[in-house]
Amino acid sequence: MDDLREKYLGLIAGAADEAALESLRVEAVGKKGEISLKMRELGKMSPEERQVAGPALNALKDEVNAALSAKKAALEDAALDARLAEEWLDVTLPARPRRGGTVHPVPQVMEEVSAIFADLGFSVAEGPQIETDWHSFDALNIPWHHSARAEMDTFYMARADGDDRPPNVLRPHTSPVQIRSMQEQGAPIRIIAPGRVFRADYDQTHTPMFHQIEGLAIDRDISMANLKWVLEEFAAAFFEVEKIEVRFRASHFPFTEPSAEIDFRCSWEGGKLKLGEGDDWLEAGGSGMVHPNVLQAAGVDPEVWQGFAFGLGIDRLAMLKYGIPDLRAFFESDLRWLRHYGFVGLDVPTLHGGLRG
Ligand code: 2NM
Repeated sequence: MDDLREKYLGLIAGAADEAALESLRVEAVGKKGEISLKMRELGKMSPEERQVAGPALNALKDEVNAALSAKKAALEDAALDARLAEEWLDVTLPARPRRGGTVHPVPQVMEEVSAIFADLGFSVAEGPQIETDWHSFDALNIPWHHSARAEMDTFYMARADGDDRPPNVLRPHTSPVQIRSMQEQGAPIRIIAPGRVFRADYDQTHTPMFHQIEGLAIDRDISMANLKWVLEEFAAAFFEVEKIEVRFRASHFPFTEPSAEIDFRCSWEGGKLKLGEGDDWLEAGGSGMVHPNVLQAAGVDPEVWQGFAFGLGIDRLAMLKYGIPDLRAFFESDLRWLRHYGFVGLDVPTLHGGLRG
């Protein structure tokens, strides 16, 4: 019996895995196992022999079973440890930017611009890219016969046969967002509407889809002076310079009166753009005091409320700030271009808290 004990306890201690341990169990204490067979032989023994051998065999069986359980638990622990060592994942590791994607300059600049205007008290508004004719034109004081409708090279959606309503359009500007926001919130209101716009135009400086940011501030006593200050604050923060002079040039838009083109003072020294100094002017967008007809159409009483609106091109702002020469490359999805001009995703823009504190 001592030989059996030594044999099985030794084999159990050396078992390499749970399968080996299971065959040992069968071999020792299974139905036809060595220890079980010995127990069957008890019947052939004399009562005296049985009195000694019986309890001893039972004790041996218990001891082997206990050793089997202990070894099984140890093997399971070891297997779990091995899995944990193999399958770890360190969720605190930093991202590996070169393996991942990059943020395109357009959303990057949208974020920067939104952050600056958020600092100035504007909230971000959004609206549908497929718009009604009314929100895109009529509400903006652009009647059906107006040349601006033709000049905008608008994309029209198809209508079902027999549907006489004016077709919906791919919005040619984000102004419909301002109309919807005024209808929903009324006045006073201070919003910016960044987003995609569409015009049937394609050459060196035009793509049929591009990005705009429009701003709107309506209150009881808002003037062009407030507009000028907001644009100066924005331009200085965006281009990260101390001060940028803004120049208004008289213009005409159906939705504003008076209307003004927005220029930023700049210089082009050796082909390199510098903002805020020099004798040149950079055309940045359009602006003006919102036309009373527009306020009326959006449900805001023009006898009580007035305010400014402006529009800037996001793609152009991105080109100017980050020295990107060709607009069309923005939307070609060339991986080399995207890696070169892209931004690291976790590099959250903090321009609004940057140079200007
Ligand atoms: C521009 C230029 C001037 C403009 C006007 C409006 C609205 F909806 F309030 F009437 N939104 N945006 C506006 C005014 C846009 O972009 C060149």
